[in-house]
Amino acid sequence: MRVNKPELGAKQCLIWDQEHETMPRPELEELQLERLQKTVERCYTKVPLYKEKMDALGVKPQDINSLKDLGKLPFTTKNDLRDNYPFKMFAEPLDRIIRMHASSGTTGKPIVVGYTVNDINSWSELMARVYTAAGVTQADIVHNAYGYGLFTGGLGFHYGAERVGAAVVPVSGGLSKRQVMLWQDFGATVLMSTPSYALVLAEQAKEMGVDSMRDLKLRVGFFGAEPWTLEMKREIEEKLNLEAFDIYGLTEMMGPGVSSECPYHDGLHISEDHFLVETVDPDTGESLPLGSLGEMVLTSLTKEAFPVLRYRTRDRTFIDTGICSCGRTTARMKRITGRTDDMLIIRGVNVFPSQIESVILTLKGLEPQYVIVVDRGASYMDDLEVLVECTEKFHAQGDEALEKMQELLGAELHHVLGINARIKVVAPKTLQRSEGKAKRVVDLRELNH
Ligand code: DLL
Repeated sequence: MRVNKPELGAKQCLIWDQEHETMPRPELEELQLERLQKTVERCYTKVPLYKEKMDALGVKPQDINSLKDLGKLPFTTKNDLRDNYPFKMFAEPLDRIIRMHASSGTTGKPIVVGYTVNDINSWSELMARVYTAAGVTQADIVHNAYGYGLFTGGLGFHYGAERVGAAVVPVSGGLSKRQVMLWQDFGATVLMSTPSYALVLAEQAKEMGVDSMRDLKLRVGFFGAEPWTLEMKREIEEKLNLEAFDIYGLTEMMGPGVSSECPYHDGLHISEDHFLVETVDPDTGESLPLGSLGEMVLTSLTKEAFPVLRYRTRDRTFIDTGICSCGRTTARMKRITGRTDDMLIIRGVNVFPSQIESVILTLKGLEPQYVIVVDRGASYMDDLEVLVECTEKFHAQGDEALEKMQELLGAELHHVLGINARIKVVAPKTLQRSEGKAKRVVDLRELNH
């Protein structure tokens, strides 16, 4: 049995892998260096792109003698992975690959990743850390509404749940009515889904007259795969009567489980024995001191089939290396505020969708269902429109109340963003719902001009 149950700090904190999650930093860094050296060697000798990139920089595997040497290594970008579609980034022959996943790739070819037996085993272990950190054990029934298939969410959560011995209900996304029925009938205690789909399910439950306090046993939820604000977290917790944990990951690095929250909810613990983290300036690629807001860059330390050096995640966050009250020694990344490529530049002003979501959710009467539309008007000026649903109760108050709300939201957004936005408060349940990642932004500027 590898579950340790130390009572550390005021909250009860369970830790799955005591040895690695609470390792003193000097020991952790020693382990990281040893694993980094192996990874660099593997990349250089087995993946032609890395040999090419490292040769171009004049760096050899033996030049990596300390963690500080990480900066000598080349970055890897999404385009590098796309250009090597489907298997050219694999560091193992296909007969050692036992699973493949792929990123959704809205344009062009997806990114395909492979896993060996050991990779699937490490991933399951990392997901077991995630569950255990939130107090989930073999006594739980976990309802997995993440999509099963090429997306890493479904199977990643599934294998982790089996590893801790919980009973998995592998529902996948969609058929929301049935999902709510199963919550009730099976008595699920844990929910996994995208935050936006959790809200769709909450809405469905309400429609069916299901009261989360009275009729459901949900206690913990794991949400991630898309940015979500603290306001959204509160909304989900209230509507589903559970404690929401943020979980982060990406296909290129493995899938969900790169980092996740503990009961202190003060950042997401990165499994640093498997991933090396850096922060860089998104424009120049220059290394920033840990603790500064920037683009997170990750290097895999244990992956066999798909090792990745200095991957430019495009995710914006900062890293806290202070010790957490839960007893883990691993660094924590702060909640992701958006991707560097999600940032909209509207009339020269940088706008992150998360800023708009935060404002919407502070206004009583509005629902966390919204779409941001950016277009270029007749005068070639950028035009920002925000469509947002109101609650049934608010809608019943009539047109005058709706107009007042539009004005109020417009003024609040102007205050936060410094630009004007056209607001349309629309009737409940009129905007499109998603079963996976929500599409919140429609940018028509390139399309129309
Ligand atoms: O979304 C893996 C995953 C599945 C994570 C389930 C968590 C839960 P991709 O489809 O490759 O993989 O998308 C990765 O999603 O670079 C972030 O931009 C975003 N993302 C993932 N988790 C979070 C999060 C999965 N907790 C991309 N907060 C990443 C904000 C997140 N954004």
